Amino acid sequence: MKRARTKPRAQRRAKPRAKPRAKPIDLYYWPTPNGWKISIMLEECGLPYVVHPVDISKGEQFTSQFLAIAPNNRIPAIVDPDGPGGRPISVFESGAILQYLGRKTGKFYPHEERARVAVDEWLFWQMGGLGPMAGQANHFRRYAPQAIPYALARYTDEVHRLLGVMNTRLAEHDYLAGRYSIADMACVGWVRVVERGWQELAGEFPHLKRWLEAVRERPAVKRGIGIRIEAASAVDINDPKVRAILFGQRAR
Ligand SMILES: N[C@@H](CCC(=O)N[C@@H](CS)C(=O)NCC(=O)O)C(=O)O
Repeated sequence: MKRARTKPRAQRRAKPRAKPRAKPIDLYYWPTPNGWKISIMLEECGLPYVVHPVDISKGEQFTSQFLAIAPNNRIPAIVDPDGPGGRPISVFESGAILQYLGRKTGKFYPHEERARVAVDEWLFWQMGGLGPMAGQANHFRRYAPQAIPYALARYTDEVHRLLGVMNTRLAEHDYLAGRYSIADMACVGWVRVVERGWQELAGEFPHLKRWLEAVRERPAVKRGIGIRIEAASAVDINDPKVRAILFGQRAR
């Protein structure tokens, strides 16, 4: 004979255990446009993270510990202790990190294939175009020991062309891939550098200007870009020791 139940099933169930707190992601970081991409995404997703400054002016990008997770000796990189299968994973290259965090959280990187293709297009456009070209333009404008007109014109023109592409896209879309996504996070720091450095936006690129203001106003973007690293503010790019570390790198 079946025993009569003394309690309804629901009451007999063990109390649901509190969800274990997510372990923080380690962010290997320096406050630059590539570093900001990831601090912005972590802030947007509300993921806990710990910042590990990598002082690239002192050569910390070449330590064996850092190279083990970032073999290209460039920030940013992350270690997620709660990676696939619950095991840690390290990721380098900012585009790969953004996609990883987008897949992990399901945020700012849509599942639906057409929407995802649009995000990938603009993300890779940033990784292969806007970032490297703005980086070179910035280098020749600010760091070259003498003005080289050909290099200045080549990179400044190419950045100008890319801003035009972005402006045209943003004339018909609120954000690069339609909705706000990791593609916008990838671009905002570089557009900011260009605007602060040499290119006024409102006159020639009004849609881009509108986009920049909208992205910059996001609280998570403000927090991501606002991380203070005292040592970074003190870097003197004219210090020969700093220049020897950052410029003229060759295979080691
Ligand atoms: N393609 C890389 C580029 C990263 C990159 O250039 N990082 C710079 C800072 S913005 C860096 O770490 N520079 C160190 C060095 O030049 O040695 C990415 O997007 O992650």
